[in-house]
Amino acid sequence: MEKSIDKATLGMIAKSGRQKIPLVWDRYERQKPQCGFGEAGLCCRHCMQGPCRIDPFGEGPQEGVCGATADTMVARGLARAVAAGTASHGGHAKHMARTLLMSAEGRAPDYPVRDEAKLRAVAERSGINTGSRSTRKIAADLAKKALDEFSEKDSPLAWAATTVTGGRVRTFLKHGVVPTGIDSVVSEMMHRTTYGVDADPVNLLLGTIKCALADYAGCHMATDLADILFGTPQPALTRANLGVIRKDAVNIAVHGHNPLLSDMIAQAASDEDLVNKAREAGAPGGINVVGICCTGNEVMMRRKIPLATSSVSQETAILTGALDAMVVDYQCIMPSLAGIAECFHTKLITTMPIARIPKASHIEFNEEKAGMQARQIISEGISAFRQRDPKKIDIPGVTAPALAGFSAEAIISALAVVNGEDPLKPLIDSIAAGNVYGVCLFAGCNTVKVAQDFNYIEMVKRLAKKNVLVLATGCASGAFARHGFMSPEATNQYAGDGLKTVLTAIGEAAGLNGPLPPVLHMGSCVDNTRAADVAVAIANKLGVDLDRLPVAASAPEPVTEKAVAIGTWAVAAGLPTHLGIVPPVIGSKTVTGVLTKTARDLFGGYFIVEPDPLKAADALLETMAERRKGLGLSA
Ligand code: NFS
Ligand code: SF4
Repeated sequence: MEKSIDKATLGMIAKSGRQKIPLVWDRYERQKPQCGFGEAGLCCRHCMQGPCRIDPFGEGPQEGVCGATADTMVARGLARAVAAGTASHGGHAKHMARTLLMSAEGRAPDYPVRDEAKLRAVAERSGINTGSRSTRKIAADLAKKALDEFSEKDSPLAWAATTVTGGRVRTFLKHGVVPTGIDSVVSEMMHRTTYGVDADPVNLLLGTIKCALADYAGCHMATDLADILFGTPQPALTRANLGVIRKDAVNIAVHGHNPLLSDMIAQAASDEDLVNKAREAGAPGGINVVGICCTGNEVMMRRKIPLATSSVSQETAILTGALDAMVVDYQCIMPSLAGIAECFHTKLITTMPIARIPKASHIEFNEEKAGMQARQIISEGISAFRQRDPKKIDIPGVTAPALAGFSAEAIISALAVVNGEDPLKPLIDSIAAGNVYGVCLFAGCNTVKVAQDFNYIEMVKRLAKKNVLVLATGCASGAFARHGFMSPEATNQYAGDGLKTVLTAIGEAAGLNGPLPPVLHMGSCVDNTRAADVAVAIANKLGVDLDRLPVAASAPEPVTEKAVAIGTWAVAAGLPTHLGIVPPVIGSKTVTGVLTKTARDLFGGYFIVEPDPLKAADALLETMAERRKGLGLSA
């Protein structure tokens, strides 16, 4: 199998072969064949009478020692994956909320409220009195309200209940899946999946959906608070792929998820003293910050920081030999980076007490002195730059232009240029006329199990040709950006005639001198909620619920437990949701049946598992055709 279809990644894979530095793909080969029980979800280690396995062919044992069946094991495994994803997004959101509180109390001077309008809008939505109150008071109340969302309350999570349609809330209440605390739901999930608690697969799956809705709340909170502290993104032109790493500059990569650190580093990079220091060290180009994974998306859309690469290829940034420091916070950071950094002069710096890597240097992040720490980290990069070995430098000359930063607000204001009184109308009219056949949100990761980006690119070509507007977040947006799908030229090359007309009309009206790109970059993985916001606005405007819109979601190359959580809330939100990798659930017919069929009866959304990207695109087009018919539109 090809490892990637990205030329820059392939160049670095070849280099790793020459230098005998194993990468993620080599380690994957050494894991093969991966365990068939695990692949099917048919193993359990939840107690010390195990590990237990169930024979998927019906010959060996059909029950664990405690009597747990295949259905129980598979459902429990999925439930715990969603709980882990929810804990991750929740941890990120809680970190933002604490910092907002510190900011409001004057303890974090480097984090002023940068978007007051958003602060007021989110506060009002959350039932906080704004009026003529000061920014600080509102921010403090909002931060406390956010922190309150983590423990169990007797009311639904505000960040879930106030951000979806009324119809969704009624559906969630009806099926008993309304979460009342983000951390409490994760804790409940650990309880119900431990030895001898919940054995009913359907009950477990409903619990899983409740947990996924807490994940949605956490994601939405993380996005809202990031916008309040750092500004709501507006489209900005930057570049993507390894070629953004520069020979003539001190290169600092920010990798991980939370903008709290990466945004500080992006700001500190223009500090004059530091730039002079970099020049003195022999870098005429000064300081060049580049992004990896979702924190890369955060600074890409707010500060035009170019994106170096995405999750599965994160190691290749170091392989260029020109990365002076890689600073990481948490999530999706491969422990292998430390060993690879040792083969070069690159300084790997961990920053979070909960996310350390042996052999990396550690500068523990403290929100009270974040600006100073960002400067310290950059200084470390400058010292490392002095150790660069010119013979080891090899930067693939591959980049693509990328227009990033389509927040829901930015999309609405672009549409408002076409129709100021009723911004959504042009989009809704285009959907009705079929110029926009449907909308597909691409999310999730890159995996070793698929040639990197292959599924994304095959699917987007097919969908754009059929006039489907594509939204992207996370490493999905990285894939599209690296391959040039976030540039206006891509619209001319790939979009069908209807879509081209719409994107050109909006782009020209918004003063872009050309069409909008066929793929709109909505941000990081927590920013999937931005796409949900757009869908909710359209549904409310049309007076129908989300499960009737020609909108779908796809994670063609998913990896993480966070992706499982997001996919699960997308289903609960009523979206047909495609997965390009078979998740570890096929050991249970009951569970696969609920995920792909019963969910549809309950929520309108359901999973479509299809490894073939063209068949997957066709399956999504079919769901759109069906829903268009349901709305009385031409299919
Ligand atoms: Ni999302 Fe973003 Fe990427 Fe996957 Fe990881 S960085 S939070 S989980 S790998 S898309
Ligand atoms: Fe085996 Fe049951 Fe223990 Fe799981 S919980 S390891 S199935 S005995």
